Amino acid sequence: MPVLDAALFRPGFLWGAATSAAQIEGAADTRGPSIWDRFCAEPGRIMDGSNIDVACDHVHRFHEDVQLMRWLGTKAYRFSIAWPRVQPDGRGAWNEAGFAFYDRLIDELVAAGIQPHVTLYHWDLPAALHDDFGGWQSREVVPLFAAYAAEVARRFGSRVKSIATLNEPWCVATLGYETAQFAPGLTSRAAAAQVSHHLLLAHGAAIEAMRQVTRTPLGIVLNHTPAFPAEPTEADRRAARLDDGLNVRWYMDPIFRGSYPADVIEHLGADAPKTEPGDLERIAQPLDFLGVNFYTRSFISTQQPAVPAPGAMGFTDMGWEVYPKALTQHLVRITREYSPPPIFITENGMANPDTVTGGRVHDEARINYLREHLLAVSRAIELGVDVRGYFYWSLLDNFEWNSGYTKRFGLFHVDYATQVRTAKDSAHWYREFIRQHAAVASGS
Ligand code: IFM
Repeated sequence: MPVLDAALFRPGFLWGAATSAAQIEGAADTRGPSIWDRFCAEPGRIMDGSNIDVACDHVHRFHEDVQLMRWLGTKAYRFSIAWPRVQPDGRGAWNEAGFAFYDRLIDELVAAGIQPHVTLYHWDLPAALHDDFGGWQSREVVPLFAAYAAEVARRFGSRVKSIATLNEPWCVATLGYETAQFAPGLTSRAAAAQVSHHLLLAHGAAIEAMRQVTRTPLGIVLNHTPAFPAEPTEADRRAARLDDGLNVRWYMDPIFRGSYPADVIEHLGADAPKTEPGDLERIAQPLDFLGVNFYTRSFISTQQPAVPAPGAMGFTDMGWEVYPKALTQHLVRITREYSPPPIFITENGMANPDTVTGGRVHDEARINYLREHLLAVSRAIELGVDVRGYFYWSLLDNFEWNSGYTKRFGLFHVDYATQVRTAKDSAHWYREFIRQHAAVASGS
């Protein structure tokens, strides 16, 4: 059985952890409302009826949270800026107090020797843009996003190590506008397709605008869930190919090839997005890095009832199959098909029903998940994939969108009643692995 060895990762490989603004910040009274505040207020949308008013209270506890990272030994932190915190209406006046918060956070990280990696859009659209334009359904949001991106890059570009435009546009478009699982909770396939085009266009416009004001590396973060046919039948293969088209190629093709996949356009028919001349050239901006978020695979069965995923390595508390082999295969495949820029695994992790017992959280399942996925990354590197870093999702237990606070992904357990953070066994394991890597890298 292959054994994980820190020496498999070259010196300089970046170890990090990730979060997002809406999921941890709280202090909702000091920013503009987002579509997630609205969504949480609608009965039945969030599993436990919770909201993001307080979350992990990170705005008031960021000093402590940076110290947690310092203890962990992670050299990089991926976080997002809440657009409604720095520009409450998504256009017009900037909120200087909002920028001051991120300014302090960046200072604190740099002082602790932790690289700040910023994401501009992790789903918390200013509610005013939904009220006035229908959110991402409207092309009018594209220049507003580019202006916001340029302002962040102008202020922080010289101090942060990278800026990603969007986090997981597939989730924004499909879960937000087609299946209603996420804000704003709409159910239109045509709207979702149009939204995906506007998101990609906003990404391209933001990259263009930021290149004018910063030299920091710029990229995008995509969630990839590779599709596997359940059985070797033509029907399952075709369904898996379409699933791959909707989740992977719909975003990778325009970004790296300047075109939408023809089979998905055909599948969407009249629901395919309306585009304008020059849009695809604008989307296909050269990038400095690609962020890949990987959690599981899609197991595609056309049979009734569907053939279930085998789950030989188990399922997480989200019900997601643990299947690390798909990560290696997928990284090799996208490298071969798209020749992307350097890759960072910007999210990978698992939800587990963690509890604190005697001051400890015994999350053996997460340690196994982490170990197996790091092994999968190391295999991809051996096979020639240029992976430069790994960010565990998430630093802290946090608001897991429509699951509310019922799912725990963190390396640190959060008691939401007291806001006490407790390092889980997986945090101790990750810390030791990072320490071993540093020792190998320094030759000691
Ligand atoms: O919590 C989310 C994150 O915001 C985006 N990627 C997937 C994570 C787990 O569902």
